Amino acid sequence: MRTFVAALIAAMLVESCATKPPAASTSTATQPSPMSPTQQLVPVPAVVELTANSAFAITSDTIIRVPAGDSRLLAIGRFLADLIGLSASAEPLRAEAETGEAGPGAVHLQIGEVQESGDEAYELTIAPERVTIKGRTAAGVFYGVQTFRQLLPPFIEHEAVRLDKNRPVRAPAGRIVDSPRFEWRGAMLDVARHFLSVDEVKRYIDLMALHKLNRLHLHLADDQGWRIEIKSWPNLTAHGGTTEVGGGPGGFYSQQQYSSLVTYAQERFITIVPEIDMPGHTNAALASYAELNCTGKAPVLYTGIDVGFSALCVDKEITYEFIDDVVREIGAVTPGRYFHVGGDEVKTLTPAQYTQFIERVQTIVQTRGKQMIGWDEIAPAKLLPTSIVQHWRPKTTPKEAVTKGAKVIMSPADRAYLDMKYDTSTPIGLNWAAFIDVRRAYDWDPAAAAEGVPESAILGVEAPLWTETVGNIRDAEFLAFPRLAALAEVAWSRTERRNWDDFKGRLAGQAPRWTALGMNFHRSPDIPWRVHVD
Ligand code: TNX
Repeated sequence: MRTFVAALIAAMLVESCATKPPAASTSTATQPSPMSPTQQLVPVPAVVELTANSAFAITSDTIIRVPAGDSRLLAIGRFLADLIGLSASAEPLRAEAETGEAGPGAVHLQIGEVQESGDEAYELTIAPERVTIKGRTAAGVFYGVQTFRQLLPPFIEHEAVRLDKNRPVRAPAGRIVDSPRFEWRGAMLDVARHFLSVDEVKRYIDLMALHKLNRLHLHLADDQGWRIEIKSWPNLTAHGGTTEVGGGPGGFYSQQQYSSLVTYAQERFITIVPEIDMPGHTNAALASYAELNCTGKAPVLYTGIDVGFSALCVDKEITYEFIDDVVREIGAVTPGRYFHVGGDEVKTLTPAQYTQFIERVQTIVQTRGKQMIGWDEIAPAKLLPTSIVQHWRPKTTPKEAVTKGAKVIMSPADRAYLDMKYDTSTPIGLNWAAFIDVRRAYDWDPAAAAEGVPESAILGVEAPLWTETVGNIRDAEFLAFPRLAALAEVAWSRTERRNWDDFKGRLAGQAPRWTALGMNFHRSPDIPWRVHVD
């Protein structure tokens, strides 16, 4: 009876909300009709059956139930409790041996069979009396929680939210079944050109998690700075970490701080992929250790934005001892399988010198138990079938690498580079590859963009953010959003579910949540942004 009455009230509330006049808009476009629940979802799930006619209401009595003894689901339960403001109540989380039967008002997190394939698939069922979020693995449950989150009112994103009995938080009833198209859904942060603090990187990780991204590639060294402690080569950070583009103070992560990023990311099902760019883009290392230079003389630190002028001395043995130490130390604090060696834009070596270098480094990485990733210039080298090529040069194809058995990450600069300006009026960013408006970031197919390459060779998509013009996380957010959300959908959602006009409407629906999160997103004039949802 209680359930029935609650359901009835919830239904009436949803109904009454839906009949409210649409909110005023900041955009010049006319405000579209009241938002359907599906319009709150980015990336779009595979199967969505939702109704605005009934809802699950979260109150301070709601309980999150997780199977006893499953620490990963318990952690996800805590994440959800924090998010919806349940942490303040006495006992929001209950572990239980049997997840089947429970009273009303519970959100169940479960491991079990779902109708979509793959380890990251999930099923979200919302009924007036209960919510079930089921995944084949914990990752799936986490993604189900993110979808559930997007169906809740945006005000829950405010840090100080407290559940109020008179103001239930409602999720529309229905069912979502979902799984990602690609296993690699990445973002890259260049913390070398401008250093970003641990907290700034955590913020980026949070925003990635909301969009079901699962790889954070950190570009940890370049001409302008070395950003991670290497205990056996301390001058890399003591000297090489002390500046950045424009001459600012730079900075670096101790291995302990880096580990805290790894853990923070892991809790959000994101794998950190460390990159030490070599043999080029190495002025910070060369400035820190004279013996890494062929001349035996250390150059001065560099704070400009030119590329291609530096290279490790590939003919000296100490160079490989250095690389082995770096791969060993970073590898030891990186649980993920990958080590990115850069390999881009080397203008001072012969092709033979370059390929020999990459092949030797590949052996080092393999010996240290990691899989090598490199920018697409590494393709002419003899590659192991486990090596991965990151395609970035728009006018080239990753075919050569694929014929050698390598897999490809798609980051074509004219679609996926978040450091490109949106248009001529964008105050920061570059434009050497293209101006990339939201549609350009969204409206492409990674499989079709890789000429002559079968889809099975494509691991996924990654959106790099180079930081020559990015001074802090506010700038990063401005260039990343909304385009990173567009690229997350390119990576997650299958082609037949993707459509620009539909995406525009769903992207518009993110504005209230992003505003509640305090995000500095670009209010692109192409999107009819919503002001609020209720
Ligand atoms: C090219 S993409 C680079 C970076 C620059 C970027 C600027 C790549 C592998 N190399 O060194 O930061 O362009 O857009």
